[in-house]
Amino acid sequence: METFSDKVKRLFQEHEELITRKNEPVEGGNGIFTRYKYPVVTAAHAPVFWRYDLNEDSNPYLMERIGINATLNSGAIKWNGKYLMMIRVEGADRKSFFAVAESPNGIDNFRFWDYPVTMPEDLIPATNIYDMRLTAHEDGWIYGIFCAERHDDNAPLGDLSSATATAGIARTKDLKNWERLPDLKSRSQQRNVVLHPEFVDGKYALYTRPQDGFINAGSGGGIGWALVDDMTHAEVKEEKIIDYRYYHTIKEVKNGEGPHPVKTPKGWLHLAHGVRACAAGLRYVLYMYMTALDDPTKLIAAPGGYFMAPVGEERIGDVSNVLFTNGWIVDEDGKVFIYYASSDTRMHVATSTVDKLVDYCMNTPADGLSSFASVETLKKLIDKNLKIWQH
Ligand code: M1P
Repeated sequence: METFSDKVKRLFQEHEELITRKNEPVEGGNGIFTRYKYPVVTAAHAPVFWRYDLNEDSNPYLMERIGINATLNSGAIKWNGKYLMMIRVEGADRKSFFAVAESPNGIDNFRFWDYPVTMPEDLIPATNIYDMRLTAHEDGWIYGIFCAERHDDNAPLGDLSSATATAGIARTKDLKNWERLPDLKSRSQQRNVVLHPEFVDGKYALYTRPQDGFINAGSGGGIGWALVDDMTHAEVKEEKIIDYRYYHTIKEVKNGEGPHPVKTPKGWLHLAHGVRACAAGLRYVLYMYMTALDDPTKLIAAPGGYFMAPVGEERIGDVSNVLFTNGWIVDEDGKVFIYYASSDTRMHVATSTVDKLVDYCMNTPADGLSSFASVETLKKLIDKNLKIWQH
């Protein structure tokens, strides 16, 4: 008969087999990026000693005591030669928290650090924190900006769903000890706030996402930009939209900056998410754009349509039909690791290169905003191809 100790050993062994499973690139694809066969971090990657009480006296049936529901929307950073994700871990109790998972190669073998992040509270404690963007800023700090969600106390009595979204800000030098700074002051609610890695005109620069309510962007016209004097008292005084939303596009309902943009010789390379509505609900896809090096607010490339949309099992999960990204890592050789979550449930990786992504941005036709324009764009490519490839 299997003893308690045998059962514990089996749990550890099965967990080890899962997290050390080799990942494999999926052949084929569109030439722009490569997907991988397995998700890189799932709820089952959470350490056994987070989920089980491993003491036979207090847990004789060896039952799970703390359920982990999902691992999603994760920031990313290369740190001491390792690929780190700041995972949004969501417990069975619906509360999210941050925890670092580390891999030697960026595509598999992600292992959680023993303890989750202890994020100090702001003056007004938040109920839920999630979706951290990491920025190693040129001021020497690593900043984490995330959504801090609280119940909206102005909601009518009994309305327990209305909430407010604010950008929480913290900084660290070692990804273990965090100094919480005051939440971002802004006239509107804010989610998807991201710190640009360099000073601009001597100021900190934030990508913002002004929104009228907790869910609806409403009159918030797209991805915004704001300069801030001091991150220890960050306030959005003026905000301008740098990437607009348009009718009948993949970002018609709302959009949001992903991780901070990557500096390339041809401009700042951006990854973002766009949201449209349909009968099945909201559909979240990833898209890219570029801005000028000498003016990061100036759009210089806007490839039409989505860069990545959910496929296969990515389409199903807690919030189906969603891809979301807030982390990527660029190696010295130009290889790019894009970390994205599917359906608010699990984390994946896709790889590409800076050169390919810049080429994608510069040479993918822009959205002409009508069926007529799409056909004209398509005809140009057909003409060009048939001149050289007769069939
Ligand atoms: O459920 C999809 C996403 O919805 C929100 O994103 P946005 O603010 O753009 O609507 C966030 O709650 C995000 O965490 C979630 O993945």
